[in-house]
Amino acid sequence: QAVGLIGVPFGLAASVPGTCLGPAAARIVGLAEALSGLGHEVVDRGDLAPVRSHSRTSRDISRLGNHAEAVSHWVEAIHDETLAALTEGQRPLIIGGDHSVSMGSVSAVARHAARDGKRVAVLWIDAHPDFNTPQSSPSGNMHGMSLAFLAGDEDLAEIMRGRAFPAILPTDISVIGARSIDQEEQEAIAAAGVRCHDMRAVDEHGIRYLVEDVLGSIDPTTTHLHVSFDLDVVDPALAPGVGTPVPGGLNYREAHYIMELLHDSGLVGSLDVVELNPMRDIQGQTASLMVDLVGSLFGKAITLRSRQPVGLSRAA
Ligand code: DIR
Ligand code: MN
Ligand code: MN
Ligand code: MN
Repeated sequence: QAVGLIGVPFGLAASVPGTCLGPAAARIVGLAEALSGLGHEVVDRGDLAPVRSHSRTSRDISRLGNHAEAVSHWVEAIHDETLAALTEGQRPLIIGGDHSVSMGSVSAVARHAARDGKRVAVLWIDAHPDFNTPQSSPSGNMHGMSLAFLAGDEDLAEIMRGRAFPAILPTDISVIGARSIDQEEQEAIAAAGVRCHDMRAVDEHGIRYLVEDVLGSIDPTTTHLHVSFDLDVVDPALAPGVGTPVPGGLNYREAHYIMELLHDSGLVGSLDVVELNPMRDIQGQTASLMVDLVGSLFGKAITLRSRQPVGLSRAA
Protein backbone atom coordinates (compact mmCIF):
# COMPACT_ATOMS: atom_id res chain seq x y z
CA GLN A 1 0.00 0.00 0.00
CA ALA A 2 1.42 3.37 -1.03
CA VAL A 3 2.10 5.99 1.60
CA GLY A 4 0.19 9.24 0.98
CA LEU A 5 2.45 11.98 2.32
CA ILE A 6 0.68 15.20 3.31
CA GLY A 7 2.55 18.24 4.65
CA VAL A 8 0.66 20.73 6.78
CA PRO A 9 2.54 24.02 7.23
CA PHE A 10 0.25 25.37 9.93
CA GLY A 11 1.18 26.33 13.48
CA LEU A 12 -1.29 28.93 14.77
CA ALA A 13 -2.92 26.52 17.23
CA ALA A 14 0.31 26.32 19.24
CA SER A 15 1.71 28.93 21.60
CA VAL A 16 5.16 29.20 20.01
CA PRO A 17 5.43 30.11 16.32
CA GLY A 18 7.47 27.87 14.03
CA THR A 19 5.72 24.53 13.59
CA CYS A 20 4.50 25.81 10.21
CA LEU A 21 8.07 25.09 9.07
CA GLY A 22 7.82 21.42 10.08
CA PRO A 23 7.06 19.92 6.67
CA ALA A 24 9.90 21.88 5.03
CA ALA A 25 12.39 20.62 7.62
CA ALA A 26 11.13 17.04 7.32
CA ARG A 27 11.57 17.19 3.56
CA ILE A 28 15.06 18.69 3.83
CA VAL A 29 16.30 15.86 6.04
CA GLY A 30 14.88 13.28 3.65
CA LEU A 31 11.53 11.97 4.86
CA ALA A 32 10.28 10.72 1.50
CA GLU A 33 13.66 9.21 0.62
CA ALA A 34 13.78 7.36 3.94
CA LEU A 35 10.42 5.75 3.20
CA SER A 36 11.24 4.80 -0.37
CA GLY A 37 14.59 3.47 0.88
CA LEU A 38 12.60 1.05 3.03
CA GLY A 39 10.77 -0.20 -0.03
CA HIS A 40 7.60 1.86 0.25
CA GLU A 41 5.92 3.56 -2.64
CA VAL A 42 5.48 7.21 -1.63
CA VAL A 43 2.89 9.47 -3.18
CA ASP A 44 3.92 12.96 -2.14
CA ARG A 45 0.69 14.95 -2.08
CA GLY A 46 2.63 18.12 -1.30
CA ASP A 47 2.01 20.74 1.35
CA LEU A 48 -1.51 22.00 1.95
CA ALA A 49 -2.84 25.50 1.71
CA PRO A 50 -6.27 26.22 3.17
CA VAL A 51 -9.17 27.08 0.90
CA ARG A 52 -11.35 29.70 2.54
CA SER A 53 -14.34 29.06 0.34
CA HIS A 54 -14.93 25.76 2.12
CA SER A 55 -16.73 27.68 4.83
CA ARG A 56 -20.32 26.62 5.31
CA THR A 57 -21.26 28.97 8.07
CA SER A 58 -20.79 32.58 8.91
CA ARG A 59 -21.09 31.83 12.59
CA ASP A 60 -18.45 33.40 14.81
CA ILE A 61 -16.33 30.58 16.24
CA SER A 62 -13.62 32.78 17.72
CA ARG A 63 -14.75 31.91 21.27
CA LEU A 64 -13.50 28.34 20.75
CA GLY A 65 -9.85 29.33 21.07
CA ASN A 66 -6.98 31.39 19.71
CA HIS A 67 -7.06 31.68 15.91
CA ALA A 68 -10.12 29.43 15.79
CA GLU A 69 -11.11 30.67 12.32
CA ALA A 70 -7.73 29.78 10.85
CA VAL A 71 -7.68 26.45 12.65
CA SER A 72 -11.09 25.64 11.24
CA HIS A 73 -10.11 26.39 7.63
CA TRP A 74 -6.96 24.31 7.91
CA VAL A 75 -8.74 21.43 9.62
CA GLU A 76 -11.22 21.34 6.75
CA ALA A 77 -8.43 21.26 4.19
CA ILE A 78 -6.54 18.54 6.09
CA HIS A 79 -9.72 16.52 6.46
CA ASP A 80 -10.45 16.65 2.73
CA GLU A 81 -6.92 15.79 1.66
CA THR A 82 -6.66 12.89 4.13
CA LEU A 83 -9.99 11.55 2.94
CA ALA A 84 -8.81 11.80 -0.67
CA ALA A 85 -5.64 9.85 0.17
CA LEU A 86 -7.68 7.12 1.89
CA THR A 87 -10.18 6.97 -0.96
CA GLU A 88 -7.28 6.52 -3.39
CA GLY A 89 -6.12 3.54 -1.33
CA GLN A 90 -3.11 5.21 0.26
CA ARG A 91 -1.92 4.99 3.85
CA PRO A 92 -1.92 8.63 5.03
CA LEU A 93 1.18 10.11 6.66
CA ILE A 94 0.50 13.65 7.85
CA ILE A 95 3.41 15.88 8.79
CA GLY A 96 2.60 18.90 10.97
CA GLY A 97 2.25 21.55 11.82
CA ASP A 98 0.96 21.73 15.35
CA HIS A 99 -1.26 19.06 16.86
CA SER A 100 -4.49 20.66 15.66
CA VAL A 101 -3.75 18.94 12.31
CA SER A 102 -4.96 15.70 13.89
CA MET A 103 -8.46 17.16 14.09
CA GLY A 104 -8.50 17.07 10.31
CA SER A 105 -6.65 13.82 9.73
CA VAL A 106 -8.34 11.64 12.33
CA SER A 107 -11.84 12.93 11.53
CA ALA A 108 -11.25 11.89 7.92
CA VAL A 109 -9.93 8.51 9.01
CA ALA A 110 -13.05 8.01 11.16
CA ARG A 111 -15.30 8.92 8.27
CA HIS A 112 -13.52 6.61 5.86
CA ALA A 113 -13.46 3.74 8.34
CA ALA A 114 -17.21 4.09 8.92
CA ARG A 115 -17.78 3.57 5.17
CA ASP A 116 -15.93 0.27 5.53
CA GLY A 117 -18.01 -0.59 8.59
CA LYS A 118 -15.06 -0.04 10.90
CA ARG A 119 -14.35 2.17 13.86
CA VAL A 120 -11.13 3.94 14.75
CA ALA A 121 -8.77 3.45 17.66
CA VAL A 122 -6.35 6.30 18.33
CA LEU A 123 -2.94 6.00 19.98
CA TRP A 124 -1.82 9.47 21.10
CA ILE A 125 1.92 9.48 21.87
CA ASP A 126 2.45 12.84 23.55
CA ALA A 127 3.69 14.65 26.66
CA HIS A 128 0.18 16.15 26.74
CA PRO A 129 -3.17 14.40 26.34
CA ASP A 130 -4.63 17.39 24.45
CA PHE A 131 -8.00 16.79 26.11
CA ASN A 132 -8.80 20.42 26.95
CA THR A 133 -12.04 22.05 25.85
CA PRO A 134 -12.72 25.75 25.21
CA GLN A 135 -14.01 25.87 28.81
CA SER A 136 -11.15 24.04 30.48
CA SER A 137 -8.16 25.29 28.46
CA PRO A 138 -5.89 27.56 30.49
CA SER A 139 -4.20 28.84 27.32
CA GLY A 140 -6.88 28.90 24.65
CA ASN A 141 -4.40 27.16 22.33
CA MET A 142 -6.28 24.72 20.20
CA HIS A 143 -3.49 22.18 19.77
CA GLY A 144 -4.30 21.28 23.38
CA MET A 145 -7.91 20.44 22.40
CA SER A 146 -7.49 18.01 19.49
CA LEU A 147 -8.29 14.83 21.33
CA ALA A 148 -11.35 16.34 23.02
CA PHE A 149 -12.56 17.39 19.57
CA LEU A 150 -12.04 13.87 18.22
CA ALA A 151 -13.84 12.37 21.21
CA GLY A 152 -16.90 14.40 20.21
CA ASP A 153 -16.84 17.64 22.22
CA GLU A 154 -19.96 19.46 21.06
CA ASP A 155 -18.57 23.00 21.10
CA LEU A 156 -15.42 22.04 19.22
CA ALA A 157 -17.52 20.24 16.60
CA GLU A 158 -18.22 23.67 15.08
CA ILE A 159 -14.68 23.63 13.71
CA MET A 160 -15.89 21.21 11.04
CA ARG A 161 -18.55 23.64 9.77
CA GLY A 162 -21.13 20.99 9.10
CA ARG A 163 -18.96 18.06 8.11
CA ALA A 164 -19.87 15.16 10.35
CA PHE A 165 -17.65 12.32 11.49
CA PRO A 166 -18.14 9.51 14.00
CA ALA A 167 -16.61 10.54 17.31
CA ILE A 168 -13.82 8.31 18.61
CA LEU A 169 -15.02 6.33 21.61
CA PRO A 170 -13.04 7.26 24.74
CA THR A 171 -12.42 3.55 25.29
CA ASP A 172 -10.77 3.43 21.85
CA ILE A 173 -8.32 6.21 22.82
CA SER A 174 -4.93 5.53 24.42
CA VAL A 175 -2.28 8.01 25.48
CA ILE A 176 1.36 7.07 26.03
CA GLY A 177 4.03 9.34 27.51
CA ALA A 178 1.90 12.02 29.18
CA ARG A 179 3.54 14.13 31.86
CA SER A 180 1.93 17.56 31.58
CA ILE A 181 -1.80 17.48 32.21
CA ASP A 182 -4.00 20.39 33.30
CA GLN A 183 -6.25 19.90 36.33
CA GLU A 184 -9.62 19.87 34.56
CA GLU A 185 -8.12 17.96 31.67
CA GLN A 186 -7.07 15.25 34.12
CA GLU A 187 -10.62 15.00 35.45
CA ALA A 188 -12.10 14.89 31.96
CA ILE A 189 -9.82 12.04 30.92
CA ALA A 190 -10.70 10.02 33.99
CA ALA A 191 -14.41 10.70 33.59
CA ALA A 192 -14.37 9.72 29.91
CA GLY A 193 -12.41 6.52 30.52
CA VAL A 194 -9.49 7.31 28.22
CA ARG A 195 -6.56 4.90 28.72
CA CYS A 196 -3.69 7.12 29.84
CA HIS A 197 -0.25 5.55 30.26
CA ASP A 198 1.74 8.40 31.76
CA MET A 199 5.53 8.55 32.13
CA ARG A 200 5.34 6.85 35.49
CA ALA A 201 3.64 3.90 33.79
CA VAL A 202 6.54 3.84 31.32
CA ASP A 203 8.92 3.74 34.31
CA GLU A 204 7.00 1.00 36.06
CA HIS A 205 5.99 -1.31 33.22
CA GLY A 206 8.20 -0.50 30.27
CA ILE A 207 7.21 0.19 26.70
CA ARG A 208 6.42 -3.34 25.60
CA TYR A 209 3.83 -3.95 28.28
CA LEU A 210 2.07 -0.67 27.54
CA VAL A 211 2.03 -1.12 23.77
CA GLU A 212 0.70 -4.66 24.25
CA ASP A 213 -2.02 -3.27 26.45
CA VAL A 214 -3.03 -0.80 23.76
CA LEU A 215 -2.82 -3.17 20.81
CA GLY A 216 -4.25 -6.16 22.63
CA SER A 217 -7.76 -4.76 22.36
CA ILE A 218 -7.55 -3.97 18.65
CA ASP A 219 -9.15 -6.34 16.19
CA PRO A 220 -8.07 -5.26 12.69
CA THR A 221 -11.19 -6.73 11.10
CA THR A 222 -13.32 -4.18 12.95
CA THR A 223 -10.90 -1.38 13.83
CA HIS A 224 -8.55 0.99 12.02
CA LEU A 225 -5.61 2.14 14.16
CA HIS A 226 -4.45 5.72 13.84
CA VAL A 227 -1.23 6.77 15.54
CA SER A 228 -0.65 10.42 16.40
CA PHE A 229 2.93 11.15 17.42
CA ASP A 230 3.71 14.51 19.07
CA LEU A 231 7.49 14.93 19.09
CA ASP A 232 7.37 16.59 22.52
CA VAL A 233 6.81 13.11 23.98
CA VAL A 234 10.54 12.57 23.47
CA ASP A 235 12.84 14.02 26.11
CA PRO A 236 13.78 17.62 25.25
CA ALA A 237 17.47 16.72 25.51
CA LEU A 238 16.97 14.60 22.39
CA ALA A 239 14.17 16.61 20.77
CA PRO A 240 14.72 20.29 21.47
CA GLY A 241 12.86 21.37 18.34
CA VAL A 242 9.35 21.49 19.79
CA GLY A 243 7.18 24.35 21.04
CA THR A 244 6.33 22.99 24.48
CA PRO A 245 9.21 20.90 25.81
CA VAL A 246 8.56 19.03 29.06
CA PRO A 247 11.37 17.32 31.03
CA GLY A 248 11.25 13.60 31.72
CA GLY A 249 10.28 12.30 28.31
CA LEU A 250 10.91 9.12 26.38
CA ASN A 251 14.52 8.25 25.79
CA TYR A 252 15.87 7.35 22.37
CA ARG A 253 15.28 3.62 22.53
CA GLU A 254 11.88 3.92 24.20
CA ALA A 255 10.67 6.15 21.37
CA HIS A 256 12.04 3.86 18.67
CA TYR A 257 10.82 0.72 20.42
CA ILE A 258 7.24 2.00 20.34
CA MET A 259 7.56 2.56 16.61
CA GLU A 260 9.17 -0.85 16.04
CA LEU A 261 6.43 -2.63 17.97
CA LEU A 262 3.79 -0.69 16.05
CA HIS A 263 5.43 -1.74 12.79
CA ASP A 264 5.58 -5.38 13.84
CA SER A 265 1.90 -5.32 14.77
CA GLY A 266 0.97 -4.54 11.18
CA LEU A 267 -2.00 -2.62 12.56
CA VAL A 268 -1.16 1.02 11.83
CA GLY A 269 -3.46 2.38 9.14
CA SER A 270 -2.51 6.06 9.36
CA LEU A 271 0.00 8.27 11.14
CA ASP A 272 0.57 11.89 11.97
CA VAL A 273 3.82 13.32 13.28
CA VAL A 274 3.42 16.81 14.69
CA GLU A 275 4.87 19.72 16.66
CA LEU A 276 8.27 19.79 15.01
CA ASN A 277 9.42 23.40 15.46
CA PRO A 278 12.53 24.07 13.34
CA MET A 279 12.88 27.54 14.95
CA ARG A 280 13.64 25.78 18.24
CA ASP A 281 15.67 22.96 16.77
CA ILE A 282 19.44 22.58 17.00
CA GLN A 283 20.98 21.87 13.61
CA GLY A 284 18.10 19.74 12.42
CA GLN A 285 18.48 17.25 15.26
CA THR A 286 14.76 16.93 15.97
CA ALA A 287 13.86 16.85 12.28
CA SER A 288 16.28 13.96 11.77
CA LEU A 289 14.92 12.19 14.84
CA MET A 290 11.45 12.54 13.34
CA VAL A 291 12.50 10.92 10.10
CA ASP A 292 14.28 8.11 11.94
CA LEU A 293 11.22 7.43 14.11
CA VAL A 294 8.96 7.34 11.08
CA GLY A 295 11.47 4.92 9.55
CA SER A 296 11.13 2.60 12.54
CA LEU A 297 7.36 2.57 12.20
CA PHE A 298 7.73 1.80 8.51
CA GLY A 299 9.99 -1.18 9.00
CA LYS A 300 13.53 -0.06 9.67
CA ALA A 301 15.11 -2.57 12.06
CA ILE A 302 18.50 -2.66 13.74
CA THR A 303 19.14 -6.21 12.62
CA LEU A 304 17.17 -8.62 10.48
CA ARG A 305 14.65 -10.35 12.67
CA SER A 306 11.27 -11.95 12.26
CA ARG A 307 8.33 -9.84 13.29
CA GLN A 308 7.16 -10.54 16.81
CA PRO A 309 3.76 -8.93 16.73
CA VAL A 310 2.19 -7.92 20.00
CA GLY A 311 -1.52 -7.71 20.48
CA LEU A 312 -4.29 -10.00 19.34
CA SER A 313 -2.21 -12.16 17.05
CA ARG A 314 0.08 -12.90 19.95
CA ALA A 315 -2.73 -13.78 22.30
CA ALA A 316 -4.36 -16.03 19.72
C1 DIR B 1 -1.57 22.81 27.53
C2 DIR B 1 -0.40 22.56 26.61
N1 DIR B 1 -2.11 21.58 28.06
C3 DIR B 1 -2.66 23.60 26.81
N2 DIR B 1 -0.69 21.66 25.56
C4 DIR B 1 0.21 21.28 24.62
O1 DIR B 1 -2.37 24.71 26.39
O2 DIR B 1 -3.76 23.10 26.65
N3 DIR B 1 0.00 20.32 23.79
N4 DIR B 1 1.38 21.86 24.54
O3 DIR B 1 0.87 19.78 22.94
MN1 MN C 1 -10.80 1.76 2.32
MN1 MN D 1 0.00 17.25 21.32
MN1 MN E 1 2.49 17.74 23.32
